[in-house]
Amino acid sequence: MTTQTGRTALVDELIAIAGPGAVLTDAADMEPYAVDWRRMFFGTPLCVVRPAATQEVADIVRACARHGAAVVPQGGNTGLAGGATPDGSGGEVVLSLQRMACIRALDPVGMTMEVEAGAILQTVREAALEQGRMFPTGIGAEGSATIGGIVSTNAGGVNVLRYGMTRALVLGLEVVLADGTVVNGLRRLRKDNAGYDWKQLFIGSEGTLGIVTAAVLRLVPAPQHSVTAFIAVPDIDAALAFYSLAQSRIGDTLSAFELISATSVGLQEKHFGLKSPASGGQWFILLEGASSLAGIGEAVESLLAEAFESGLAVDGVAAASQQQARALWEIRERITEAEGREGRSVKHDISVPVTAIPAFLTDAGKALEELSPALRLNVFGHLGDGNLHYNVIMAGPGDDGAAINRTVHDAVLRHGGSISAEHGLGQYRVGEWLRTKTPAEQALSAALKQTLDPAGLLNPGKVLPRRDRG
Ligand code: 2HG
Ligand code: ZN
Repeated sequence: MTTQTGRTALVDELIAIAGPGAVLTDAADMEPYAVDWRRMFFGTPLCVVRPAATQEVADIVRACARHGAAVVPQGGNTGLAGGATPDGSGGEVVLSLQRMACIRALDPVGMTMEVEAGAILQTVREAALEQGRMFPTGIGAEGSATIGGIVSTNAGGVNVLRYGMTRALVLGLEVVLADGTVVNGLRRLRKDNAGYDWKQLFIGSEGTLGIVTAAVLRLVPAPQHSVTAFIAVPDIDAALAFYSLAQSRIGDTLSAFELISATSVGLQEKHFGLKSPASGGQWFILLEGASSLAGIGEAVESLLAEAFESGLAVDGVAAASQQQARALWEIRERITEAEGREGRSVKHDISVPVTAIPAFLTDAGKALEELSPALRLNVFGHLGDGNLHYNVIMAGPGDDGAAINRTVHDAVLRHGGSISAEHGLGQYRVGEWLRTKTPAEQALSAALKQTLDPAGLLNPGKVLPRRDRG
């Protein structure tokens, strides 16, 4: 679709489908949809269309296909890899699912919930809690992130350790395919082996194979009792030994085991005046135990006593109230914001086998030091998942972000890891994916894309390289 007439005709068709109020063409109106949250990627869409129903999504996709226009699905636009940002061609259509925000059904006995793609994660979690149930995906951006977005990116977060990634929490899915077909798989079954589990293809593929319009989510009982503790540990080996001890003592109830570096804590103090509740270690652990049964408080207390006695922990507090627990969590949740205030950083969302974390940290640290001694690290993440946000704060404009990426990712690969644990590839990591994946895995991915989106119109340039459409 290159001609101006073609573009105007498509916009007219989209208005006919979704209504005039649902199609934005003014640059100022489109700006929030054209830039990613970190303001790293800037696009210029043809228009933004905001449908209100699955059938409208299907009609929009069909109209775009007829005109050869690419569709970029978007939820809350909180992603960290540019996966929902259009390119600069002026020809891509952003399809925002925000208006499809209905909670269709909540079954507290079967522990399922059917929601539309645009429902806000926090709203969904609150609705479940009202019924004594919990939807476990917990991420810092939950106030804006949508269900469609977290499904499409297979979001992780702080409770993966216990409940798994979003992939493990989706029972059914409704998707619109590249040719406009609506596939309704909104079954609320816990067991369903009738054929391929095709929904898994659409979870985590960032809108490149189809557009998620609704999902049936798996809920869990909302824990009635929880304890949060913030603990200083002497070094990274102690952090791992403490993790292993926590698994042995309170494993069934361990719902978070977050790793925070002294630098991350220092940034909080510098930018928000937040005082660390523990001191004396190189690393900190934010631990949460949660259960339906009483007694978790005592269990965590005795775990901490054992850790202090054996020297695995050097200082720390356990929250005595919900309010104190929130304050501890705030230290963890505001790291991203504090890092942003510190300056430009090169983010890495890596994973390695949990036990490889100490060796990876030594290896990557040495390699970066050789690359440029002035770089600073802000490392934190989900220790129990082997997932570190190994973020490098740039010393100046001369720093080469791509070289930093390669250095860190090479260390990740030396330790059997992945260059994206939970944020996805988006457009930010496509080059590194190409550089690091085997030809066989790349060919398999390309074959899936070819089968489901032969014209290459669904979110081009994300996950896989943009291909020449000839
Ligand atoms: C987190 O764990 C998020 O807080 C954001 O995944 C990570 O800012 C980041 O690099
Ligand atoms: Zn994270």
